[in-house]
Amino acid sequence: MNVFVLTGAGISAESGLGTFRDPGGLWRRFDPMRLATPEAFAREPEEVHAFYNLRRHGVRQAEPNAAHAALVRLESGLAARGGRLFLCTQNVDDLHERAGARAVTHMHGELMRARCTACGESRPWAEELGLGTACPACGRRGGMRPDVVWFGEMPFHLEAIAEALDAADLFVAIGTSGAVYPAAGFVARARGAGIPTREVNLAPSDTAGLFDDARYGPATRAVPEAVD
Ligand code: BV8
Repeated sequence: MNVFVLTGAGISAESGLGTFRDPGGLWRRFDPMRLATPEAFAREPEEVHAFYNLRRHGVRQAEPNAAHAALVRLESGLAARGGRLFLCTQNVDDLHERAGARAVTHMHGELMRARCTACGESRPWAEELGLGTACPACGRRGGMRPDVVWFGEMPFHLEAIAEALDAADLFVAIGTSGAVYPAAGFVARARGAGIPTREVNLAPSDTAGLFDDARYGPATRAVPEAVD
């Protein structure tokens, strides 16, 4: 059985990482158009670096939770039966990996990696990222950016994602508001291909009406219940 799981910020909420659109969420406190676009980085690189360094600090303090762990069990359980879990996350944190997930597709990039705007090299980033940071590959200073996908930028791995989605026997969305495209359009693509769809979320998302069934509740309870 091939299962396609799309996760969003809600799966990391109980690890203490804020979501984006809930009360108190990141985009409620910060304007994404001023911090999560290429134009913002060109205009105020220091402010953008400070915003992402603050979020890196938060991720380092956070621990994976029971929902991340349940997906690791699902991944190994499916593999043991000759199936496959395609775990596609909109999240830029590394909690799926730290929970033990072996294959994670980060369609919006990774907060704990940096990319050089001059040579395109992407590297894990240890210390705080700043304008003076030199690219470890080409040595250029001033060109390092967070290796994430900003609004208006092309998400990563779209071809592999489409292939896995079309080959899935079940599509499950976990902890996402269904507000950001193209991720929010995956459920419609699954339905169009006759693939059963399930939503697991704290509350009905913007695309709740497109799911065949749903389980609502905090991810640390709803995901293990759905998986085990
Ligand atoms: C693209 C990475 C073209 C960086 C993010 C005008 C100009 C330019 C583009 C557009 C435009 N108008 C529309 C667009 C498209 C745009 C878009 O969709 N905008 C929206 C706002 C209308 N999309 C883009 O720009 C994308 N690129 O379109 O390029 C293209 C398109 C197709 C094919 C080729 C090219 C790029 C989008 C990526 C932007 N990057 N983040 C960073 O993190 O700083 S967006 C950000 O939103 C995160 O990635 C986040 O993951 C994502 C989605 O949010 P969610 O994860 O769903 O989080 P949210 O807070 O919204 O919801 C949380 C959910 O969890 C809630 O439902 C809540 O109920 C639930 N929850 C809370 N607690 C719990 C819980 N569930 C369970 N348990 C709990 N405890």
